[in-house]
Amino acid sequence: MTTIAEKTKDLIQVDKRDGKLALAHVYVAFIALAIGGLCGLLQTLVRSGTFTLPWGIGYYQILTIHGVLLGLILTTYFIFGFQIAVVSRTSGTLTDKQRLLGWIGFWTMTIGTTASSIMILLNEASVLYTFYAPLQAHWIFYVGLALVIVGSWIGGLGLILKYVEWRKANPGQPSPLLTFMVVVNLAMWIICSLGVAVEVLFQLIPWSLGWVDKVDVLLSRTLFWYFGHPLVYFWLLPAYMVWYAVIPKIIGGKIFSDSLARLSFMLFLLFSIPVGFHHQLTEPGISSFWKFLQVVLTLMVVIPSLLTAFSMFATFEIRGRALGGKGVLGWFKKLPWGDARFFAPFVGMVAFIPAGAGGIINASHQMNQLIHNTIWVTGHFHLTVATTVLLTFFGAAYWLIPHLTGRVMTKQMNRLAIIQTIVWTFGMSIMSGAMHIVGLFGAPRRSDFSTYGGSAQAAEWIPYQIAQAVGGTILFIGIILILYIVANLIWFAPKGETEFPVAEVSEHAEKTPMALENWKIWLTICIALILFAYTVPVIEIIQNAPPGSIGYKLW
Ligand code: HAS
Repeated sequence: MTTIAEKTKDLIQVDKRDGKLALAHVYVAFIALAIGGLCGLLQTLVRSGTFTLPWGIGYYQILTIHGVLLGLILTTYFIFGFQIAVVSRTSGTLTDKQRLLGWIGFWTMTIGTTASSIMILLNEASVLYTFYAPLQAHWIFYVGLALVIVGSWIGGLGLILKYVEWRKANPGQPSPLLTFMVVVNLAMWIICSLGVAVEVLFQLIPWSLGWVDKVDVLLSRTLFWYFGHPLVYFWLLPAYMVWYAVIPKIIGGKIFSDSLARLSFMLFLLFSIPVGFHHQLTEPGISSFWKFLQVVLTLMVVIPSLLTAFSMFATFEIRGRALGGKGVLGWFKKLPWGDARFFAPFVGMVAFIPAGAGGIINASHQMNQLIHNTIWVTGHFHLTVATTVLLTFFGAAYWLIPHLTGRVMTKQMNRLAIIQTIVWTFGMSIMSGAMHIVGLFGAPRRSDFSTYGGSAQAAEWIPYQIAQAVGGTILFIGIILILYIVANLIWFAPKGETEFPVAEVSEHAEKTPMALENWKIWLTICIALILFAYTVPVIEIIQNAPPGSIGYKLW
């Protein structure tokens, strides 16, 4: 019979077999970072007007590799690796069946990733990471992406089954916070990826195979953005898992409120999906009423981030004061600034203040007319996903990888990780700052270097494009540093035990109401909101559809 101590021990150390599955995902994520990051550097150099790609490589080819590998592959793989470890750590070792689902998911995703990547490398799919029709890629590219989605569903199912098992074994009790958060993120992911699956399976694959001549462009984009906006929260929520449930432990504090954390995640489930039109505000063919409605819902999805900001400030202040911090800001100095596991995610949080403000500007219908399709948007998502989310993932990697590989991070590596964070922040401030400013001057996004026939306006953009190349080069140094640290944590760091930090809830927090885990209520509201926001406009899009478009290969 297992003793309580043994059971507890089980819960603290991630089982080796689950760890192997999690690590496999993390490895692919960092390989994607290496290749995608190199392409990012090349892009900024090309756009500065001082560099030409060798061997006939196209700008849009590397832009597609960059977007797909960093936006879709690095994120999805790191998130799955992280979530597997989190569920195993907080709800117990996966069963053989659940782990098998994890491996089937992993290999399905990896076959898909390889297939799509080969088509991009062969210059058969330079359609960027949003793969907007009527640009038409080789059918294998779309099949590869479909496999990534299907693989993620299979892997996700394994984790959901673990959650169901936990709840059956512990009736009437709230599930472990981190597992609950993973399940919310997976529910959101599965519901939203149905949209892109429909687009790829019923529109893009038949069209790229020549079974149908034409595609309904507006419908395909609408299905894409039904997926595309919750996608960004699928990236953000694992970062929030770290902020809510891991960072308090690292700083020696407690979770401010379990209920607030769960409420904020449930609000993401409700409001992150019915908002895709805020990416299509300039698109003809969608009536203004529905755009307006989805803008209102977009502003609702800001609320859980504001709750998160409040909760994090409270966590930091309470801990800082407990350590003797006095006065209005004395607590701030008491935070563990020398610990990269805290420092990197903290910088991510700070970056999210301007990044989130930028998002609210984007979502405001009138201001969107100014920034849409300009490089301002690229600046926005480099602050959100490539700073807030990525620095948090790096911070998590500093304990997750050694925990899983049975090693410890040395003081030197910790120092290097602090330097990495500073280098990243410096490079990103220059690059993203320049993108934001020159976007306001009208510089377009998704475009190769051009003087636009010697136009005076385009000449004004060039100094900012050079600044982007400077920032991009510094960021690439940041990529080399993180890869060095990760390689050290995988293969060379001293053997030992590293804690998987999970914080306890503050004793002052209210008891968590079970209603927050009543899926019937939340999923019903979620589906009702989606139907409300999308049914009529989608019917209108289909009814008023133009003849459709043939495929174009403009690269
Ligand atoms: Fe966005 C475009 C609106 C958040 C990513 N977004 C994009 C694209 C990407 C992206 C990839 O409405 C480009 C897609 C493409 O290729 O076309 N975005 C928003 C809004 C938010 C938002 C309203 N975006 C994100 C996040 C992303 C992301 C998060 C990735 C992870 N976005 C838009 C819109 C567009 C768009 C339009 C389309 C533009 C167009 O026309 O094409 C909100 O969720 C933001 C809310 C956030 C906050 C900040 C809260 C702050 C916190 C930090 C607290 C700090 C602490 C530290 C505690 C309100 C939580 C303490 C600090 C001390 C100093 C002590």
